[in-house]
Formats: sequence, C-alpha cells, structure tokens
Amino acid sequence: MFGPYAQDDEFGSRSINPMELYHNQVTRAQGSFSLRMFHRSWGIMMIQENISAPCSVLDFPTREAFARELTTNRYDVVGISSIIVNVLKVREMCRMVRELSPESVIVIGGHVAAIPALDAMIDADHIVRGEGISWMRRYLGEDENAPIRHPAIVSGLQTRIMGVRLPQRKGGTAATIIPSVGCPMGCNFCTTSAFFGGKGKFINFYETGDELFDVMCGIEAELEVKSFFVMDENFLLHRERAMRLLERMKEAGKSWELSVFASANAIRKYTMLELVELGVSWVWMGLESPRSSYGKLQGQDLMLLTRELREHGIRVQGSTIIGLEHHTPENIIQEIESAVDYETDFHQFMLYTPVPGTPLYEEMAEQGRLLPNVDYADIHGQYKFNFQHAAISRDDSKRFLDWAFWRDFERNGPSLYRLCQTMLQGWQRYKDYPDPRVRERFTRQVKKIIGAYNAALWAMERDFKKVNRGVSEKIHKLRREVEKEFPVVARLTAASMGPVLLWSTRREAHRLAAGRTYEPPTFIERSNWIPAS
Ligand code: B12
Ligand code: SF4
Repeated sequence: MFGPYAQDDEFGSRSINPMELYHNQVTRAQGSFSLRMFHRSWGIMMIQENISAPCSVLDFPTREAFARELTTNRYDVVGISSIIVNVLKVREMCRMVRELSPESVIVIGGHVAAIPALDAMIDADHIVRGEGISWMRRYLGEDENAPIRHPAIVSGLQTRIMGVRLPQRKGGTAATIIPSVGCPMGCNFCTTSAFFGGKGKFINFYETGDELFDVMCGIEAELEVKSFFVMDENFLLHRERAMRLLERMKEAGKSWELSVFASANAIRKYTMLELVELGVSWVWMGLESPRSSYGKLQGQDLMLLTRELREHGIRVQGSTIIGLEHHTPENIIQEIESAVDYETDFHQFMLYTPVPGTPLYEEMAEQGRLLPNVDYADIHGQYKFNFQHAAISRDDSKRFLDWAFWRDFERNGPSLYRLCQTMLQGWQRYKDYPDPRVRERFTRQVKKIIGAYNAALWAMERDFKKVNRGVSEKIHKLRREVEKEFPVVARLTAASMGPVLLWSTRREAHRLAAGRTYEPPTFIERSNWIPAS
C-alpha cells in the first residue's frame, strides 16, 4: 500500500493509523516515551521468497514510486497486499495498473479480501482469500507443497524512543519468524483466525520443532541474531513443536530469546521454568475483560499469571477489549481500572469490532446492528464503534478507549520503565541458574539495564513527576536497585547519559505537540531478476 500513512487523506490514510505497531495501538498515549518503529510487510516477503519467477517487492511506496515501477518494468502479474482499512488504496492502485500497465494481471491478497463484494469495489482479476504462498505457487504452475523457505527478516526498523533513534546494527534487532498463520481457538472477533479457516483451523508453515530449529539456525547465522519475534497467533498452543524446539536448543546450547503471542490457556500448558528455558522473554496475551467468557480464559487467574510471568523475567503485553456486550457506561471504568491493575509491561486496548469475515460481523449483520456509512478506513478498533452497542454510544466508545490508554500510562508509568523492572527481576532470579543458556540470556538483558536503560530511568523519573509523583518515586526506587547491583557502571551511565535523554525526551515532546509524524522508508527488493538489456 502506498504512503504516506500518518495523515488524513482521501485514500483512507488516517493520522491515528501510522505504520507503527506500538505507537498505533499500544503506547500511543505515552508521548515521547512511546516506542516507535516500523515493520515490513511480511506476507509479501514470504510469497517472494517462495516463488521462482522473477519478482520485485515494493514496500511502503509512494504513488510516484509505484507508477515508476509499473512503467520502467513490464510485469505479467501485479500482486497487491492490503488490510481492510486500506481498501481505497487498493482501488487506486488497481486503477493505476490498468492505466500504466494494462497487460498485467492484478491479484489482490491479504485481509482486504474478506470484504464482502470486494470485486464490485475494485477492478482486479483475482481476489485471494487466506494463505497466499500456496495460491501464488499454484497460479504460477509451481509446486504448492514444496517446503516453505523463510526469508531473513529484521523485525523492527528505525526504532525510536525518548526522542532518540536507536542505532541499527547487525544483530541488534530481533528476526521475525513465522511458524504458522491462523489460530484454532476461533474467538468470535478474531480476524486472523477467521481469515485462515476459523475455529479448529490453522496453517503450519513448519510442523515440527526440528524444522523450526533449522530455519532459526539459518536466520541466526545470516542476521547474527539471538532474538526472534515469533509471528504466530498462538505459538505456545502447539506444545509438541515448542517442546521439541526446546530440546534442540538445549542440545545445541542456543541462548535464544523469543517474543511470542499466546493465549492464557496455552501459556498454562507450560511451567514457568519451561517458558524460561525456551527463551520466552515477551508474551502478547489477550486479557479481553475480567468478566469475558472466552474459552481461552476459562479457569485462568490472570492477575496471578501476569504477575508470575513478570517475576520470571517475562515481559507481558496485555490486550483488553473495550465495548464488550456486557460493558455499560457505569461498569466500563471499573473494567478499565481492573485491566490496569494487571500492571503489564505494555497494554493494548482495542474496541470490540465486528470486522468483515469474522463470526462477530455475521452476527451483527444478522441482528441489523452494523452502523451504515462507516468508512472501511475507520474499522480497526482504534477509533469508534462500527456497530450499535447496547449501552455505549459511538462517541463514548472513543472516549473510553482513549481514557484506557491514558489511565494505564498514568497509573503504571512508561512501558520502558515497566520492562526494566521485569528484566531486572528476571536477572535477579536466574543469574545463578544452572543452565548457562538461561544465564547468558539474562546477562545480555541486564547489560542493557545497566547501560542506556538506567540513564532512561534517570530521565523518566524526572520527567514523569509532572504526570504522577508516586510512579516517579517507584522509577527512582528501581534505579537505586539497579545501582545497588551495579554501583559503578550504572551510576556512571545515569550521570552521563541521563541528562541528554531528558533533554531529547522534552525536545521530542515539543516536536510531537507541533504535529511531527514518522513514515517508513520505501523498499524495493528483486529476486530471480535478470535486468532487461
Ligand atoms: C505486522 C502487522 C502490522 C504492521 C505493518 C505491516 C505492514 N507493513 O503493513 C503495523 C504494526 C504497522 C500494522 C499496522 C496496522 N495494522 Co496490522 N498487523 C500486523 C500483524 C501483526 C502481522 C502481519 C503479518 O505479517 N502476518 C503474517 C503474514 C504471513 O500473514 P499475512 O500478512 O496475512 O499474509 C498472508 C495472507 O494474508 C496472504 N497475502 C498477504 N498479502 C498478499 C498479497 C497477495 C497478492 C496474495 C496472493 C496473498 C497475500 O498470503 C500471506 C501468506 O499466507 C497482523 C496480525 C497477523 N497475525 O497477521 C496485524 C493486522 C494485519 N493488522 C491489522 C490492523 C487493523 C492494523 C492497523 C489498522 C492498526 C489497528 N488499529 O489495529 C494498522 C494499519 C496501518 C496502516 N496505516 O496501514 C489487522 C487487519 C484486520 C483486517 N481484517 O484488515 C491485523 C490482522 C491484526 C488484527 N488481528 O486485527 N500492522
Ligand atoms: S486466542 Fe487470540 S489469536 Fe486465537 S482466535 Fe482468540 S483472539 Fe484470535
């Protein structure tokens, strides 16, 4: 999809929808403490890696770059990947292809394909629902069952926090690895589960722990990483695969670090020690609501689970839904307060949203509760309801959502502080653990705390006084604890880098107040390419 993204325009870009994971939907109320970074479009990178036809991937183009590409090369097929919010961009790109490269066949894929009657909205030749690698291989006459090759993907780009852009050195950022798509839990609102088959269904790119281990070794060597962002909707649900991966990691002495998505019931299939030995250091987990009835949460004490994970050095990113059926203006505040009580390292809040393709969408459509005339660009859970809620108005849905983000920040402080706390707890607990892989991992993490992170704590402690003095004191206490463990280095870094970070944080706050936004760079990557002579 073409950019720029973080602006309001006629193609469905929205200023509240920047191309940034954390700032878009997790840390967006945290001002200059918000974690900012971009992620590549992994779906099309996966497709490119797995076809033998000459192929270019154009990621985050401008319209001009897209037009230039269409006119300087002759493409038989133009594949366009999009999610629902960007459907107007799909329409515009199809129009451009018809005009500038009329012989090309247009193939549309990704979540946008779930829009009912999409074919009437855009001018394309094929609309592909679900998994795209096998579709594209089949279309090109290649073997759709051949093993999946995994591209070496650096997970995040141009990371920025407290007004500082972190240096991008080889091995410094996790690699993304995609073991599966879809999730068999089939929660009614879940678009990724529905898109890949719904309840009971998912597609494994790598069935076994052995296959996964080999792929990860290849990527480790190529990118010099020890850290992996595991892009699998519910990685821990596949216990046999995860436990085999652990066996192989142990045999080979791999001190890897995994960031995973997992539901509470899946996490509870493991002991804390198993998770720690597997290298799980960050979990994105649906908390949904203290009173929700989702199967994955049944019988789970989420307060205990989130606390336990953090005590074992595992950072928790909770995800809470605003606007479930039982929510009312009277109880929603208490529900949000309870979510904030979990004190997770990060907290995502999302509106309950019937998205095309999901069971919830069908249900709302049948009940006649979908609001007419809501632009697809605004159906994503970070703006306002797109359905008639029994008790909460559309405008109030946004107010409650915004307040939830603010309240979490105000009560729990910047996520960077919280994750320092979790990492220190992990190191204190595991620094003498018998398995050297585990010790090595926590030592790597604690080095970050003694260095730049302690300086960040110094700056946060001062800047956060104006938001919440109590939290500022907690940050101070944590810094003192770090300095007690590492008296010389930690103090030196706080004293030397702290004031610089405080200055850059405040400068960033002014820039953001003046409307500064960030956009990803354009990428063009060619494979099996023979330049025209
Ligand atoms: C990484 C990511 C991002 C990155 C950006 C990625 C990018 N470069 O565009 C960031 C963090 C910036 C982002 C932002 C947003 N995202 Co996002 N994001 C994801 C995430 C976590 C991973 C995507 C991924 O790579 N998956 C793995 C790959 C392998 O799967 P895939 O992309 O679906 O691709 C497969 C098929 O769809 C298909 N396919 C894909 N493209 C094509 C193209 C062709 C031609 C063909 C044939 C097939 C095909 O084949 C692929 C292989 O099987 C997904 C969740 C998820 N688990 O997928 C959400 C998700 C895609 N995001 C979503 C949303 C809503 C957003 C936001 C609006 C934020 C928000 N409010 O939630 C913004 C929009 C930003 C913008 N302005 O466009 C929704 C989309 C919902 C929908 N039904 O449209 C998802 C599904 C999350 C969710 N569960 O709600 N996102
Ligand atoms: S457990 Fe998570 S990923 Fe799986 S269906 Fe439910 S919401 Fe989707």
